[in-house]
Amino acid sequence: MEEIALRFNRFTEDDMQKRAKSFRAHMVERRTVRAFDERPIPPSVLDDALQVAASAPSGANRQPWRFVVIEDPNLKRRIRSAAEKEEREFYSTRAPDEWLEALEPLGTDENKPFLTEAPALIAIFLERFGIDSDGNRVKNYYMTESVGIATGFLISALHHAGLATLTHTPSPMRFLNEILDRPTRERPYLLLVVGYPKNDATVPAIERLPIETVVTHL
Ligand code: IYR
Repeated sequence: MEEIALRFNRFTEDDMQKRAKSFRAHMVERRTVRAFDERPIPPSVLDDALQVAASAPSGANRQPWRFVVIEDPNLKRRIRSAAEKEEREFYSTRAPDEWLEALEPLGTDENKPFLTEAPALIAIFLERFGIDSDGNRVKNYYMTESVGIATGFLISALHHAGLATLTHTPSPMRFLNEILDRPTRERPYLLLVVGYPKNDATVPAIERLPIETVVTHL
């Protein structure tokens, strides 16, 4: 193993407290948005956010994430139409009543106008295994955890830059492999919708659990 010196920013405790408070104040304001404006995104903002996502930690540093940025209106239309087809099935027959009841407070349905209205979609794929230079399979590790962490980085970076996101998971979403021409060893993980909220956008009146419920100190 070859090693290099660690670069690590150290802050005073006072600065740490300020930074933590200001990051908290900004992050807890993030809400999932379902009504997007067509206004385009400055391209460098997407690039920077993707660089943040691609810097995430991963099992054995395999980096089993692949991001496909879709801004082409034609591709967006095809994705919307394939997603709505699956969603119609989901809402009318596939989803058990219990699931539909759980979604009730979110007000979601089979219509996904945001897939064509938002300026960018980022299809996130999970690479199930790699291929080395001899064409042999290379095992990846902790893929779901790794891609989940990278996705969290991406959502945070986009929010930090002033963009809204929607974590959309049409199910099943294999159609993304076909439309985006990705190999079968890449499994669609999430479709992240990115843009500005519509001016009159509203969000469901739902709340996060009390912090005491989700955090235990021992
Ligand atoms: N994929 C469907 C249903 C859906 C499922 C969950 I879990 C959500 O948190 C939201 C929606 C849809 O996108 O409508």
